[in-house]
Amino acid sequence: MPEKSPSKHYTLQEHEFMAHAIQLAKKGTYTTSPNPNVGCVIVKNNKIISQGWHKKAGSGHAEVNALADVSVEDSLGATAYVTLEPCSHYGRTPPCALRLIEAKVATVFVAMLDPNPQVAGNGIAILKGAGIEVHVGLLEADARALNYGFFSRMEKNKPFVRVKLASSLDGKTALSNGESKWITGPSARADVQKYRAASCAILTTAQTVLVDNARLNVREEQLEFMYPYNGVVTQIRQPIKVILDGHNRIKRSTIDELDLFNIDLDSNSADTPGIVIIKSNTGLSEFQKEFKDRGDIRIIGANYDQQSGFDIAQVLAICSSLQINNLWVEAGGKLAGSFIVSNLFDELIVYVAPKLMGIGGMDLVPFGPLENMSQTKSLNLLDCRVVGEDIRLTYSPKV
Ligand code: AOF
Ligand code: ZN
Repeated sequence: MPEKSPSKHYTLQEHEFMAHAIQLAKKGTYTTSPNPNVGCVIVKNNKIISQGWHKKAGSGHAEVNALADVSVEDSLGATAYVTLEPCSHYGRTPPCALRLIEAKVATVFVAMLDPNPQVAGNGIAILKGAGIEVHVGLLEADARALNYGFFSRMEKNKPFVRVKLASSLDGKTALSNGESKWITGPSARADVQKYRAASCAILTTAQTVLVDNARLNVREEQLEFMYPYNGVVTQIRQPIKVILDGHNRIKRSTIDELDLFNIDLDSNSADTPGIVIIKSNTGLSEFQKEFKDRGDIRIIGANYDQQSGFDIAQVLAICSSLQINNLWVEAGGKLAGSFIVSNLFDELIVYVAPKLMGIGGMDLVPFGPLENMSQTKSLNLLDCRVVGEDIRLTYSPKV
C-alpha cells in the first residue's frame, strides 16, 4: 500500500473541489451497488472543466464519465479530484488509472484508497509510474462515509447491517393475536422505503413472508424524493430479498400464492438473483431441484440449529459472497434479537409510535428473562429524531 500524504496541507480550493466530487458521488446512492459511489471533477486553471460520477455497475466509472467529452488538449496538465483511488483492473470496465494517463492529467487528488484487493494501491502506483503527481487523503472521512457498505464487504467480508424494528411506546411489536398493521404512521413507513431503496438486500424470515405476506419492495409512490433515473438507470433497483427458512416452509408449491414472488425482478442484474432462500443444509439438494426452473430464485444452504436458529455470521458471509454491501434486516423481534445479542449489526433503527398496546403482545426483542442488571444489553445512541408522529432512534452496538 502506498503512503498517504501527511505533510500536504490542502488549500481551501482543493477542499472545495473534492467536496464537489463527494456531492457528485452521492448521486449514485440508490443505484451503483455492488459498486461504490464515486465522483470525479476535472480542474484546469482553477476552474471545473468537467465532472462525472458512477451511476451503475457495468457502466462508466466516475473518471471515464468525467472525461467523456473532454479532448486531450483540454485535459492536458489538468488536475483530477476523485473520491476513491482510480481502479487498475479490467473488471466490467477498463482501468480508470490508464484513462487518466491517456488524458494527460498532471495531478490527481484521491480521497482514499480502494480496499478492493484487485486495486488496493495499484491504481496509485500506476499513476505515479506515469509521472503523475498523486495526493491521497483529502476529505478521507467524508469519502469513507459514501460507501460504508462497500468498505464493510471489502474489509470485513460482511455487509453493513441495519436492523429495523417498530414498536409502541410500551415496547410492543404486535398484539398477542399477532396483529401489527400499523403501529407507526405513514412518515415512518416512507422513511423505511428510503432505507430499503438504499439497501442492496432485505433480510427477512419465512414467518414474515408467509404470515404478513410482506412484499419487501421499494414503492416509488411512497418515496419522498425523486428516484435518480439518469438514462443509465431506468427503473428502481429493487433490493434482493434474502429469506431465512429453517423449517422449510417455503416450498415450490407455495410461492406462487405470495405477492413477494410475483413482483418485477427485471431491475436486478443477471449475476444477482431477485430472491435468495436460505435453508438448512439438510435436504438442501431436494429444494434446489424443486426451484430449478426459477432463475430469479436461488436456494443456499446454511447451518441451522433448532434452538438458536441460523448462524448469523455465516448468513452475513453468504450475503457478502452475493456482493451485498448494505443489508436491511426487516423481520420480527426474534431475528432482530439474534443480531443484537451477538453484536453482529452496525445500526439498530427503532421507530417508536405514540401508542400504548397494553398487557400481552410481542416484546421488542424477546430475550431473557435476566436475573440482574449486569446482564442487560446496552447500546450506543447515535441519533434521535422525530419522523411524522413517531420517533426514530438509531443505535450502534456497545462493545
Ligand atoms: C473507480 N471509479 O467510479 C468506481 C470504481 O466491475 P467494474 O469494472 O465496474 O469495477 C468495479 C470495481 O471498481 C469496484 O469493486 C471498485 O473497486 C472500483 N470502483 N473505481 O476508479 C469508479 N466505481
Ligand atoms: Zn475505475
